[in-house]
Amino acid sequence: MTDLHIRYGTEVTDALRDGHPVVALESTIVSHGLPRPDNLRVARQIEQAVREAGAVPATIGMVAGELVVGLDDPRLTRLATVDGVAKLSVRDLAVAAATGADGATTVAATSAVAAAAGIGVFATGGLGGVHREAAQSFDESADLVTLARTPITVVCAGVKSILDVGATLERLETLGVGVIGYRTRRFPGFYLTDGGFDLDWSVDSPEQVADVLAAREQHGVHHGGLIVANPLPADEQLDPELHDRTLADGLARLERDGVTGKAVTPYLLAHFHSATEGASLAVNVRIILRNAELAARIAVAAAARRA
Ligand code: PSU
Ligand code: MN
Repeated sequence: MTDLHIRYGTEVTDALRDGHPVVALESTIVSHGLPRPDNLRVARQIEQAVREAGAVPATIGMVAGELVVGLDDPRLTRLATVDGVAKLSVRDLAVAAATGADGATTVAATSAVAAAAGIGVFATGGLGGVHREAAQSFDESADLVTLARTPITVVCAGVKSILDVGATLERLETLGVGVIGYRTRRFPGFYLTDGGFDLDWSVDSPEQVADVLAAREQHGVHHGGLIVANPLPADEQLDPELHDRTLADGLARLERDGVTGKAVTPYLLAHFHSATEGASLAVNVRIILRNAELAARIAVAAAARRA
């Protein structure tokens, strides 16, 4: 892990050296996914949720061209509050480093850096995926193809309903990315408990995920990603009727405003947060905190097996 040009937080260095559980966290949800000023508070809460479940949080991002695994509070604050933080996918990392940029890492970039750093578990809100109209626009998140080649377990609440959920699941199958439901056989739709599609596999405990990870090693089938899909309980989801209305309106505005490319996801998330008057924000925060806790429990179970 040390030959990469990465700054590690001290706690992260110690935990990796000692084989203690570590959970990677992304910074794009902080800088681009959640509105200010809540984003910084939530970023700290996510780290706290990981700690309370017994693991060390490693929030990943880039500050002044330096790639950091385990952002300290001043750096986390900077990414959450300054203007002009770039959204960094894998392909952007080197350019951002060479030009001294501030940047937040997406699921794709966070996965790649975490795996290179020797971190096996990562918590986020929702994965990027295939956008609606992708047949014309070719807009498919680099999260998918990156997970095809990156050995990391990603705990998420499925993909946002703003995407083409069915097409995303098909692409994950083609790319060889494992998908397991956590106590469910339905793929979650982020704000919604049920994204409308069945899953082949489900597990009931963090220990069972650790069993899967151990079997991947034993069988030599550990080169790609594994998604643990953790749905919100039905009574905590966004009201489906409010959701459908907000989504239809958001998609219409997207077209009206001509928003494309990497701006699409932040635009739609911001629309949800304002149009639902904070209801989607509360749901979003719940999702991330639940995923952080589950990821930490998985990291703890996996570390116990290795010990
Ligand atoms: N899901 C969320 N909030 C987010 C994102 C996903 O609930 O902010 C971010 C993640 O960082 C993800 C990225 O990797 O959006 C996907 O962007 P794109 O569709 O441009 O690949
Ligand atoms: Mn895209």
